[in-house]
Formats: sequence, C-alpha cells, structure tokens
Amino acid sequence: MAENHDDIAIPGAPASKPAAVEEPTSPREPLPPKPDQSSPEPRTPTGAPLDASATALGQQGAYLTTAQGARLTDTDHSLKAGPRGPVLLQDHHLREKITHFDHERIPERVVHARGAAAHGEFIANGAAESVTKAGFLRAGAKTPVFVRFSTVLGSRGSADTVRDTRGFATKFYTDEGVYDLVGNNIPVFFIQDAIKFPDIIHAAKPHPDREIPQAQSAHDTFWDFVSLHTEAQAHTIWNMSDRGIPRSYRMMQGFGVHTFRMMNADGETTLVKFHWRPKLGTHSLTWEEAQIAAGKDPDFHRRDLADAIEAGAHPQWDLALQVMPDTPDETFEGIDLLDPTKFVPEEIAPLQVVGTMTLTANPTNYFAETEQVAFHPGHLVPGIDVTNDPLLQGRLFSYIDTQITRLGGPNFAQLPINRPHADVNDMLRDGMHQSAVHAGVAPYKPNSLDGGCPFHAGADEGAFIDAPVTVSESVKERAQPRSFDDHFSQARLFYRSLTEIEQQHVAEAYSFELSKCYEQAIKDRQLAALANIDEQLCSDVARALGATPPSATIEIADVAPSPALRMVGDTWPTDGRIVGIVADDDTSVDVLTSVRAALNEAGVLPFVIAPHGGTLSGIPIQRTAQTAASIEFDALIALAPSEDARTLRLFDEALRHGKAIGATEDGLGLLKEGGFDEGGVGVITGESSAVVDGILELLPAHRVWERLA
Ligand code: HDD
Repeated sequence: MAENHDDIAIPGAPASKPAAVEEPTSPREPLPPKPDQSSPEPRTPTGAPLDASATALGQQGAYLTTAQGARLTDTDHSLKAGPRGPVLLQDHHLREKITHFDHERIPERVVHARGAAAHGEFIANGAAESVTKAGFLRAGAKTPVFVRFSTVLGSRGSADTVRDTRGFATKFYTDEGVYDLVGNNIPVFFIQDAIKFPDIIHAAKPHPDREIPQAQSAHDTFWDFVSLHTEAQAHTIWNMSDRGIPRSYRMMQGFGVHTFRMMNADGETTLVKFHWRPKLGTHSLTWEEAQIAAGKDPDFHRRDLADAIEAGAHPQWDLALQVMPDTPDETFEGIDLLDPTKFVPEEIAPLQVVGTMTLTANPTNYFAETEQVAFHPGHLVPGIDVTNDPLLQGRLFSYIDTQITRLGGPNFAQLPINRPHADVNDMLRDGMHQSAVHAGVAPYKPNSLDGGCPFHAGADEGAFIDAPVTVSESVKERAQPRSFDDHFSQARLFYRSLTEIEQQHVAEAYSFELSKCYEQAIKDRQLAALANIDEQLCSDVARALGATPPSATIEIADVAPSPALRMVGDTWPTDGRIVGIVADDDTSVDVLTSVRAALNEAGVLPFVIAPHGGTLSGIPIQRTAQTAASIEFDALIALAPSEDARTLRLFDEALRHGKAIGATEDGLGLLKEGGFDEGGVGVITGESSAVVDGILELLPAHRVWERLA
C-alpha cells in the first residue's frame, strides 16, 4: 500500500510553502493590438467583414478557457493522485495544452524560411494607366499591402545579416483580387529554367552530412555548382557585392526579376520589369559589421524594421516600371527579356514611378501573419500577365504546391492574412482546415439549381486574360534559346559599373568565400569563371588565394557601365538613423539635452550610452558599455571620456566601418585613449552644436567612404 509522502521532511527545504505570487491584474478584456500592429481589415472567405475583436483575434473575454470555451481555475498544476502521485490521464486540460503545444510548428519554408514582415499601403499615381488596366495602378487608388522580407538560405532561426539574396514579396489586397509581386533585392537570378531550382538550392543549403554551414554560401557545394553551371555567375557576383549584406530591409531595392506582360484597357501590350526603390536609398553593411551583427544581434534586420515602424519612421518605396515594346522576339537592345539572368540597365530603359508604398504597421502575431502568409507569382489581376520566361513558368507550379505542405492543405487562402479583400465566390470545396460554411447545392457549372451562380465575368473584367501572343510552330524539346548561352557579359557589366571601393569589396567577398572551400579544383574553376568576367578581379582573388590567375577562355565585348548600379556617391534622407552618444554622470545636462534635441529634430534617433543603466540627470540611458554594439549606430558622439575597453572598441569599430565620429572637449580623451587621429577624415571635434552639425552633414552619404578607400 503506497503511503502518502506529502509531508516528507527534506533537509534544507523551507518549513512552509512560499507565498503564492499574485498576478497584478483583475479580470479584464484582452488588450487591443498596439497602434503599430493594426492589421488590414480581416474578411471572411467570402469577403464579408469580420468582427475584428472576436474571431479574427482569437481572444475573447477576460478568463482563461479550454479550446472549447470552458473556464479554467488552474493551469499550473496537473491533476495527480495526491501531490506526489502520478499524473491522471483524465486531466483534459493537461492533455489539450500539451498536445496543442506538440503541434505548434509547421514546416518552415524550403527557401526564404527566415523573414520579417509589415503592413502598409500602396498609393498609385496613375502613370501606369497607359500600359495596364490594373485597378490598383489607377491614379489615386489606395491598396492595403503586406510585405515579407527574407533571406533565402538560412533556417527560420538563422541570423539576418548573412551574405545572401533577400526576398522582397508584396501582397496587394486589391479590389480585383490579390496581386502578389514575389521578388528579390537582386534583379537577376541564379538559373534560367525552374527545373534547376532544386539543384541550386541543394548546392547552397548546408551540406547534407553535417548540416553546416548555416545560412552561408561560403562552402564547397555552393561554389561547386556555380562554377560548373556558369549561368549562375551573374547572380553570384551581385551576391558577392555589398548588395548581399543590406544595411536594413528599409534600405533595399526590390525587383520583380522576370519580364511581365501588361495590357491596357485597349488591349495593347507592353513588356515590363518591376522595381521597388527605397526612399532612404540602397545601403549595405560592411562585411565585418555583418559578421559582428550575426553574433551580437542575429535579429538585426527584423528588429530594425519593427523598431522603425514603431518609432513612426515609416519606410517607403517607389514602385517603378521599365516599359519595353512587346516585340515578337521579346528582346530589348540585344537583351533577351525571357532570360532571368539578365537585367536591363536603367540608362537604356529609364524607370517610371507608378506609385509609392509606405509600411505603417507591424504584424500583431508573427505566426498568424508572417509565417502563414502565402505568396504566389500566379496571383495576378486583370492587366498583368506572365511571359514565357521558363523560370517564371516553373514558379507558377511551385508556390501553390509548397503551401499545401507548409500550411497543411488547399484552404490556405482562408487564413486571415491571405484573405482577398475582393468578393470570393469560387467552386473550391471541402479539404483540410475548411473554415467556410458554403451554402447552396451546386458548386459546379453550368447549373440550374443555384440559379446559375456564380456567373462568369465579362472579358473586360477578368484576370488571366492571356494576351494573344503567337506561339511559333515548334517541336517539343528540352532546349533553350542561344541567347541564354551568354553567361558573363552581364556579370562584367555589373562589376565594371561599381565604384572602386565597391569593386574591392567584391574581390574580398570572393576571396573570403573561396578560402572557405576545401577543394582546390573548385577554387580553380571559379577563378576561371572570374577570368571571363574581369581580369583584375580574377587576379585580385587569385592573389588572396595564393593561386596563379588563369586567362579568359572566351571573348566578351566591352560593356558600357551602368552608373545607376552604384551604391556609393549619392546622399539620402537619414530618417530613423541612430547616433550613439557616450555620456556619464559628469556630462552637462544642458549639452546632452541639446545634442539629443538637435538629432531628434533631424529625424535621427539619439541613443545615450553610459557606464551604468537607468538615467543621467533624468535623461533615459538606452545602452551601457556592456550592452552597446557598434553595429547599432550610424555615427558616434563622445561627450565624456571613458577608459572602458568596450567603449573604446565601439569607437575603434565605428572608425573601421567608415562611420562619422564626433567628440566635444570632454569626449576628446576617449578618442585619444583609442589612438584616434583627431583631425582624421570624418572625425569632428569642437563645440557640441558643431559636432552635431558635422555628423548630420556626413550621415546622408551613409559612410565616410574616403576613410575606407
Ligand atoms: Fe521562390 C519562396 C522569390 C524562383 C520556389 N521565392 C520565395 C519567396 C521569395 C521568392 C521572395 C518568399 C516568399 C515569402 O516571403 O513567403 N523565387 C523568388 C524569385 C525567384 C524565385 C525572385 C526568381 C526570379 N522560387 C523560384 C523558383 C522556384 C521557387 C524557380 C521553384 C521552381 N520560392 C519557391 C517556393 C517558396 C519560394 C518553394 C518557398 C516558400 C514559398 O514558396 O511560399 O515555392
């Protein structure tokens, strides 16, 4: 017979139970979302608005309940046979809680698993009306959007700042149905035919034996593939450039990559490429910053986006089109518009801005929105059509297929984040997770029982109106056009368009990545590819690898550079940039207050860094010597001396990364302690107001480039 050991005396244990800690609140309705988390108006699958406070939020009433709505008195203790006894199977709440938890994860995206998203609005200026009848591009049309940015290779928990392509996927909830623009921050792609997608991804993902390295292309299988499969060289050089390590999602371009066909109200067609242009300019991290951030703040980009939106620094992008004639050969100035490894330089097809997108709200719930959003390049609206680009054609198959696995069935369009804002009346029925209660008896056409409903739209209203493109009489074959064989001219065009410092970064990136490969044959093969891109680039990388540079094997005509591809040399708005201010208890409150005010006035965020937490004369401290990391700041100002090695390192790194640095008389000691050149380029000293003015003058260029040259 088991004894009750409830009262067993344990040496050292307290004689009585610790007093229960009371939760501080009395029952009340759930808190509403914060202002920066307002979602687009949720709809039922048939377009009717939902009561946002109830079904859509999934939280009603003040009391904790089971999934069936029964109120619970205790969620901390399972039901046992006595306090020390076994747990009883009949504890429904325990089983429900744990079972649900066991099933909380869904498969992560096979690519683009790591992402961050935001809600916003797109406003069209009407400039696209002559080329497309798409309603959301008509003058003044306002369309809610949800945008998800992502890396491609890493798992869902990987670091944000790795060298990789970034996804830039936008869902427009238009009156004519959902339109998805599923693009990247690089205008060309690795491969020309979707049938190669599993190959490039298998090569780029971690090695299948040890599953390393995570979220990196610096390994043998990646370079094995791209050096053998040279159509990937054009994309690879973009990845090796500073485009592969963006400063922020807010400072990143987006591209539709493929050529799309637009049709206007008169049935006339044109070929177009989509561009997103960030109002803050396109900027990058340095490679060292990216590496530091991956350790110090793996959520660097995710945090930056959410913080900026919460702070009211709403990021904006112009949507622009390159419009090209719809000729039978589908080429423009010698560039095959069906080849996704080619881009069209802005100098020969200028960008026409057709509207502006502003991101204004953070997701309320990461899983429900960012994780469950389902994009598809086939989600099209009237006036936008696909082309025969073989990569795009394969994508049209892949996305719906992946959602069925990822989201557990074919009804993912009913999830709140995926619901169209247009009326939905499909004849799709049943299936896993069906949450619509469809009325009627005739989900088929033609029917008489449901009065013939739903009806067909007239030809002028429908999507998927295929432009009457002539398809030449041809035989079935696994082949591609000859123009697709040009693998190097655009890699050369890209490289030769960059400034010297950007070219230097490209050479350093190749050197780093190839140095991480073990197989000499792979390094040699990639050097041979570089020789066909640019002799100097090839010899710079060969020197770093301790190899002899090979000669080019093919002749490529010299290319006219495209200055629009440079990221260095212009100035940009600085909204939401962060300046770190080192101060201590001896810092004059007036000086600190005026420096903060002047930065705030300019739309720049001042972060006070002090030896301890709390406040300095009532001014809140955002970082301490222990928590500050140089990668967080776009510039630093020293108002106080410091001998703390961590603060010195902050300045040392900022100096190395080409950041503007300032110091008042009081802060000069810190600079000197760090061995700084007082009159160095981009180092401003003097009265606090002059220091702030100097910093604000340097910030719009993103970095003090002269220091890095
Ligand atoms: Fe893709 C996701 C962009 C080619 C198959 N892709 C995905 C996402 C972006 C892109 C941004 C993430 C969307 C999100 O945030 O949920 N993909 C591109 C671009 C491509 C491209 C710009 C070429 C121009 N993709 C491509 C090909 C295939 C896929 C050729 C397959 C044949 N892509 C997928 C996918 C994903 C995906 C497996 C994974 C998760 C998802 O779709 O929803 O279906």
